[in-house]
Amino acid sequence: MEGEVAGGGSELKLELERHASYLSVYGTDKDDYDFCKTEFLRMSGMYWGLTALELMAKSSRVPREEILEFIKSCQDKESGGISASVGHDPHILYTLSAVQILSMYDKIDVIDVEGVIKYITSLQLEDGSFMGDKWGEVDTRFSFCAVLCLSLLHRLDAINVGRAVEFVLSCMNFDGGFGSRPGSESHAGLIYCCVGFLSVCGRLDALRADELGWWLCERQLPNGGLNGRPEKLPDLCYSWWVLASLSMMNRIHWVDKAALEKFILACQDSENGGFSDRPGDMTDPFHTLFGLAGLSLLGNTQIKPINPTYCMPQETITRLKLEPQLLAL
Ligand code: 3PZ
Ligand code: ZN
Repeated sequence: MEGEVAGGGSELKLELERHASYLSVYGTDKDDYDFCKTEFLRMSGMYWGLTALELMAKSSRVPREEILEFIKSCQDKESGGISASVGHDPHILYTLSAVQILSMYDKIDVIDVEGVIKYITSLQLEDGSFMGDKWGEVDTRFSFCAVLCLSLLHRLDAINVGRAVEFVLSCMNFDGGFGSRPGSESHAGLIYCCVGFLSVCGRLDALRADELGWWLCERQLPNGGLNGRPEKLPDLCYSWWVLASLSMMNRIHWVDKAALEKFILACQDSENGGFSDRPGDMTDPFHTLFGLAGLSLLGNTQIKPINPTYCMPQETITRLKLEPQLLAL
């Protein structure tokens, strides 16, 4: 490219200011086509963007009152669950995102907390598993959402934790990994959910940590990035699923940190701000959060420390006096 000095000037720099302005502008144009297309995930989108801003200590730029009003208006009075946007159906994914945002802002009481607890309890089945909503899909991701949400509310006692653990352990595979249901293939995103679930339940001892640790660090490719399964392309969000899992298992030093940091920094849009799944692709708030969160786990001190289990600032987890377990070495 013109203007780039061969062999030099390629040092990658973290563009914090550009990421903050990318995120604070994102969603201010309510008629924007790309923004409208993602209404189905709005509550989670807000969690990704707001958490990323908080990690950069730039969240004074967001209209907090407007956000609290929006979350309030997404709670379903009957079930107690929370939806992605006003008038949508409640789901455990968006219920968790709302509880994460409110916990971060120390504003949990703006919603009906008992309603949320009743909703999550209503989604647990006889075998300990969780449905995502009233339509009945079962997945280990929903077990993770349930215990994360209830632990943030200090109400894990509202479900049958023993049965929930039995179900998740029944999804463990021969390679030490986890899938979405008993017998389904291991996948780094689901491994993160199951390791996080066990961390909250204080049962990391049930992992086959050496085998699983190996499987996870074998996800790293020659360009430093990580994939989610063998034979797949690297993707920035897998830096988070894999790194956070290894961090809960006290094995983060099993990856090549310098190579991964280079890959993450290469996923920045250094002009407009934001991160994408791979260098040169379109940015979004999801990959922007996981890029920053990954750099935080790698020890970057320009970003606040992140809790690997909750994917929230450690200061919030400390304030709430939560103690997700880490595996002893
Ligand atoms: C993305 N979802 O199903 S999604 C998500 N993906 O809601 C959000 N890496 O348009 C954004 N790919 C971007 N902003 C992507 C959340 C997916 C993950 C897709 C993706 C990520 C590569 C292709 C599943 C938590 C919650 C949900 C997921 C994972 C973890 C999409 C495609 C899918 C989705 C949203 C937009 C390409 C943002
Ligand atoms: Zn991705």
